[in-house]
Amino acid sequence: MKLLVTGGAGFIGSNFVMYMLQQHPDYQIVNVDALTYAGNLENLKSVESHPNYTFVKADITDVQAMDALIGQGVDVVVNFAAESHVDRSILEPDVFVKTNVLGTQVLLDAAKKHKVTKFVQVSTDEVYGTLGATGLFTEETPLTPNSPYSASKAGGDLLVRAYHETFGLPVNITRCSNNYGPYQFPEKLIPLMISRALADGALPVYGDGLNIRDWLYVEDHCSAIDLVIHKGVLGEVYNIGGNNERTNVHIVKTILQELGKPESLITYVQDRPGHDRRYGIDPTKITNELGWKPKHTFETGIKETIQWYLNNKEWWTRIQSGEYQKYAEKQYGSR
Ligand code: NAD
Ligand code: TDX
Repeated sequence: MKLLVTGGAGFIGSNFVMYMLQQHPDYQIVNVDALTYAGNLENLKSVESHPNYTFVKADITDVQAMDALIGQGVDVVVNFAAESHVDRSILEPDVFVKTNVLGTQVLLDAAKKHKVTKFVQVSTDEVYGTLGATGLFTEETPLTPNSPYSASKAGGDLLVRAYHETFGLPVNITRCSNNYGPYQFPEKLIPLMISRALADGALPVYGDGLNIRDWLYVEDHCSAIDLVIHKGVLGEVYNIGGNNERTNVHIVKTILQELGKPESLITYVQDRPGHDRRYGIDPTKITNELGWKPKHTFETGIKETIQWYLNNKEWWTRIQSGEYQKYAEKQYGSR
């Protein structure tokens, strides 16, 4: 099997490339990534000389490049490539529409032309909008995205659906909850708080800190996508979540406790505009129909993640320079 993984130099994509080479060492994996600020080939050092792994630097909005790549005998496309950070989408929505909507359509066209056997769109629970105090997102929940990021992901998802309905393209869409684990870019809540706490910096918690996210260890997300590639029923959507709803302030306090740092570092700051209050995934469909089960509880996953950031300080301190520094100054005043 020849897999084209887009966005494979990012957080989840790089974990997925490594996971797939371990699970299926005979598969050919081509990783295409534009290497934006979020793309980092350092993540893939352990597999760079694997005989079945290739990297191609290209943008998913580049029609000729995607046509040429997918035309080289690709069986399955897994589309991770995206602009992924909600706060950035509030500052600069245009690039989100370009990559997440137009880029998806360019990939779909090439996948249709070259008759791939499956196109997997990696999406997010954020397309469902926000929950109140009760209930969970199912695959039937209407799409009501609230941020430019989630609206652009919903746009991509709807194109995937349309290519299935109109052209019979064999597709699956996966929608998962918040991922955490090794190689997550330190702009996202968990690595941001770990890195700032280690520097004894202020930890900026938005609003009252009581917004809820449903956390999923990245390796469990990878195993779910592996199952969807092999067993997912064409045209179906699969929600992926680990039943780990936690408030943001609980996460931050857990990190402080693990690192032996004081809660006085917590600083409540102005809320994110359009901040979704609660996400919670109902994973019944993927559990019952495909037999997926997460291996990690939040309690073990967060400990492993904190340890990884402690062991890999050089990885994230290198990132906290250059382009990221400019963004951090805009967002937080300083790093
Ligand atoms: P990330 O920001 O860490 O990585 C994105 C990768 O895509 C980077 O390597 C970047 O260089 C690449 N990329 C961006 N624009 C590109 C373009 N135009 N052409 C080619 N490559 C491009 O993101 P992530 O957290 O790993 O998320 C991966 C996917 O999973 C995204 O589609 C995201 O919407 C989805 N998702 C993420 C989470 C999460 O918690 N991180 C949760 C649900 C869904
Ligand atoms: O400094 C912060 N302070 C804070 O309180 C940051 C960066 C975040 N937060 C809050 C906002 C959210 O309620 O923490 C929560 C998590 O924030 P992010 O890490 O930015 O993630 P989120 O907005 O929930 O989106 C993530 O999960 C779904 C990914 O970035 C998306 O790509 C994915 O689709």
